Amino acid sequence: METRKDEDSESIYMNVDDNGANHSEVYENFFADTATPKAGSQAVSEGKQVRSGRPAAVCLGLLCVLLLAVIMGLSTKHNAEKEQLWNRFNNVTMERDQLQASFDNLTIERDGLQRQLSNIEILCPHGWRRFKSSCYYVSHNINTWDHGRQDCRGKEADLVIITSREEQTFVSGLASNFWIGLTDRDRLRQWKWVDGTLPISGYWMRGEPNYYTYWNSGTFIHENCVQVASNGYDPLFNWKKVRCDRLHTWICEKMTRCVIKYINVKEEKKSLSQTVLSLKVERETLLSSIRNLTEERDQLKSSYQNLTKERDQMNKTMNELKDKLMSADNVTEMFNVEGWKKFGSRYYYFSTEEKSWNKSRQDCIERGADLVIINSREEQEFIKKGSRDVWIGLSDEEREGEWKWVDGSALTTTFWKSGEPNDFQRGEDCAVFLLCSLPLRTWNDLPCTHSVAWVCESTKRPA
Ligand code: 2F8
Ligand code: CA
Repeated sequence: METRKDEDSESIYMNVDDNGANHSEVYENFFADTATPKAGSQAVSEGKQVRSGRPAAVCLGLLCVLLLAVIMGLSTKHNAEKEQLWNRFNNVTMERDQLQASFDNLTIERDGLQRQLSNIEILCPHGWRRFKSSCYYVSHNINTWDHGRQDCRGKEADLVIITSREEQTFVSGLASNFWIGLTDRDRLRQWKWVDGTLPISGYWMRGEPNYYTYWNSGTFIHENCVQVASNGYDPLFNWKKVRCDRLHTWICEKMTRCVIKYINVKEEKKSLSQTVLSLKVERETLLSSIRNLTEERDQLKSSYQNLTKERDQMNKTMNELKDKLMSADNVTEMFNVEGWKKFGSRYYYFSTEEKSWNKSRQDCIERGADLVIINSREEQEFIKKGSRDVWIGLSDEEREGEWKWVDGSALTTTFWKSGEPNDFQRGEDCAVFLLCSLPLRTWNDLPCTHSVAWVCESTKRPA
């Protein structure tokens, strides 16, 4: 105990060496009560812990570093695993999508096939029975194996060949004692179907095939043909070999015929034929309507032409009458209204100004008149008595070469100057009355924008 105390005091001494002022205090405290250290001895105890704590701290530090390294390693591993899992998840998702697409395609294909299948009918000829993909015929009479086979072949079939338990059971139920297409005539004890194939399994009666041989008139007679004796026998044990010249009914077999149902197609064809028929009727009706309309149109055309002729004739007559009336009157009356003159039953305004054709016309309209329309030689001669060149109510502005009066009427009597109208420089659409010309050859075409005097004509007396 004392030794320990000495060691301790030494170590404490060393520890407090840095602070000489406290030496005696530390020493005192130490020996005052070693069993229960007082408050002053706390520092001594702490100093001891500090000294022995350094390696622990280093260890702790190392442990921390190690722990950190482990954590980092685990984290890296975890990340790698996470990535792998993520990749696998993506692959599985892709695979699932592909499978879904394949499934969808298969569903579509299956539905298509089902539709096709519903249009296919498996047929057997009349009097034949169908089982799976074969047709079976039971003879009405009895005969030898060879006759039976011959009969089948005449029906584009052959004696029945049994290839499954189901077929054996089905065939057994069709008749009682009948030939099937099995024989060992080519080679004794080697049973073969009529198509040359060997039976996979036989449905022999108990004790069959027994290979009895008959001795008849100096020759051996064998039992080379197979008969099914189905009445009262187990359908899976009813084959019996017998002499081929025995008489039995027989069963023929041939493949079914697949026939595509034409019912829908037929119905469709029928309805299409009806549509075609009704369309034909409709077309005929339309054609006849067109014929009627064409006739009507031609009649109307001819009536129109007649009416036009009639109208032109009446116009002409009317103008002639007007001319006659004017020459009878032979009066050119002056009015108080400035610029206006009366000729026959009409009133004419002679402008003193000059304007474009359109403005001149506008002026006439404002006066309750329009540019003059010259319908007769007399009227032409009346205008010629004026004192200047004037616009008349004639133009081909709407369509080049198609001269029309301002009231929309076509030109009938004309007084064009020789060589006119010539649409000089492609810009002359309005007619002017030239005074310095032969009396019945006074009209010329000019650009409508030219400024010229004008003559208005009105049926009403100007105010
Ligand atoms: O000013 C236009 C006018 O010019 C000539 O007459 C002066 C033309 N005559 C001939 O070319 C013969 C007119 O047709 C034309 O309107
Ligand atoms: Ca001209």
